[in-house]
Amino acid sequence: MKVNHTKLIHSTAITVAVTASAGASAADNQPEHKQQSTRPNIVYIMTDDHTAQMMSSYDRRHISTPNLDRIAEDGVRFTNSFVANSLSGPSRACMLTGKHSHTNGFLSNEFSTFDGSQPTFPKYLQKAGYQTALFGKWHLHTLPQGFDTWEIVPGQGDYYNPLFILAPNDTIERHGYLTNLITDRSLDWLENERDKEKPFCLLIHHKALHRNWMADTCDLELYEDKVFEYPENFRDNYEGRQAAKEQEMSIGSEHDMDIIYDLKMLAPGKDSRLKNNYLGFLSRMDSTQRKRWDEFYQPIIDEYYASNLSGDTLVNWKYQRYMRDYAKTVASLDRNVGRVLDYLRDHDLLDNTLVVYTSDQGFYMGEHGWFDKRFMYEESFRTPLVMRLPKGYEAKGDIDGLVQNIDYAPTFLELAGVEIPADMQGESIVPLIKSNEKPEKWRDYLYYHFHEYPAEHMVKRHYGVRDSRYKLIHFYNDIDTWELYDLQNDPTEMHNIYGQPGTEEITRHMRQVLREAQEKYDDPIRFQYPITD
Ligand code: SGN
Ligand code: CA
Repeated sequence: MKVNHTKLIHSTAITVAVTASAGASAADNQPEHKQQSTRPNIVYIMTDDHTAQMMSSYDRRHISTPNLDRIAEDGVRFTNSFVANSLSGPSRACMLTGKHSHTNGFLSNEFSTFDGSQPTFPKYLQKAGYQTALFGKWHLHTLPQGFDTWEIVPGQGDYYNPLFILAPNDTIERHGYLTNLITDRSLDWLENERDKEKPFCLLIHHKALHRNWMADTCDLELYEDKVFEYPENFRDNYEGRQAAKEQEMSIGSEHDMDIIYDLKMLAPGKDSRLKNNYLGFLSRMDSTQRKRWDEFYQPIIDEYYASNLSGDTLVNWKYQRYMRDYAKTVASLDRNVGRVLDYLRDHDLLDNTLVVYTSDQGFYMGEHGWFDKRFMYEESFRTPLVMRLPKGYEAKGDIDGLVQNIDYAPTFLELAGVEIPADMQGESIVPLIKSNEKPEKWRDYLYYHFHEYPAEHMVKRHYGVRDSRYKLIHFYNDIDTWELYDLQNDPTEMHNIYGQPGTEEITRHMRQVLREAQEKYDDPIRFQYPITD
């Protein structure tokens, strides 16, 4: 949808003037006190690999996340929120630039480097007089630009006693558990470092819940008595879905889910593919942390090796341990998000702050037998998205419009009264949050493109489109397969109906939508695999 930005901006509670050139700021023309009183702050909290199945605003089967749920209870929950490329670095680049991966140039964690000189929403906000700060995981291989203050963890970061890179380029080690430390640093900036007269945009980027799901020692005992429900397609045979068959992210596979690294079953004389990674993480702990860790895991390790599990019993056991470790790691995250919400409430900041909670993508919690992400299938294509809205934005409850992480940048700019640059590919979702009235026109499909192959987990390159009912995917490169799903009749995507009799019309339509999407977003892949009727 193409929007008339001037009109939209004037129709919201934001009334600051908009200048014509991209990135130029209303701030240049506004007295300081006016900016403060009219422009909302933005607190953007993003976790890593947090999937909707493990957030009780979305799914009550597994765990409860009372603090995260506060955001949606007081605001809005997006029930159709997706990413453009289900992988950390690429997803972050999409979010910062408002552009798909092929446009922002960051296609893959493994073979891309983010060109930090390109425009991003923090840069536009900074120019417009916002204070900008970033704490936590960055994962773009080049140093952040567009922030007044930043502290990032190198690469994926460490859960315990992590290193932080500080501007301009120093490294320090902080003592403690990373989710707490990122929150401490963010609150410290809010309380002691920012200029309280200016609007701010604070990005809190957690490493949690990334593999290998190492909980805070105070949460280790949680969920030990719980038996997690199995997804109905836990034992998928991937019939009719070749790319799904050939991945390497299976909980059951000894190669993919590592008994020592992922599930912490470290014992003398036992070896595994990723054991050294785990030893590296453990070596960061101090003696108190390590003692508590070992006291907790040792009885489980003893029992595991004594029971000689195999076959389905072993796979089930792995699933339960995986779910427990992940859930324990969520507990710390939920508590720390609660600390941020409490701070904002106690300092009268809630009324004028947009609080966003999301993840860099979803994750598999045993669906199709998997962990990890990457595929355009629902669990990893989706990402949680809840918001607490500043005054003047009146929507409440569920919003079902199709939204994607390339939409965040234009949304934040519109909220701040900054003109949305014409080359941003996302759409501002302000029309969806202004009120509960549905906008006359909203987009009716989303485009997705995953590039990282061959690489870890071996998910083939693919692109596709999804509308409110159907999804079409093309896996390419060293494979050439098409998949089509009717999400209404097959929400768990077990039946690829591409090529089935009776699907000719919908196939033609979805191929047409895909062609249109690739033209609209100017994805050069369309020249390599032209879509003919
Ligand atoms: C690491 C993990 C993978 C994960 C990628 C990408 N392996 O490489 O399991 O898919 O990160 O994750 S590990 O052995 O290092 O844990 S992402 O969220 O950062 O994209
Ligand atoms: Ca991630």
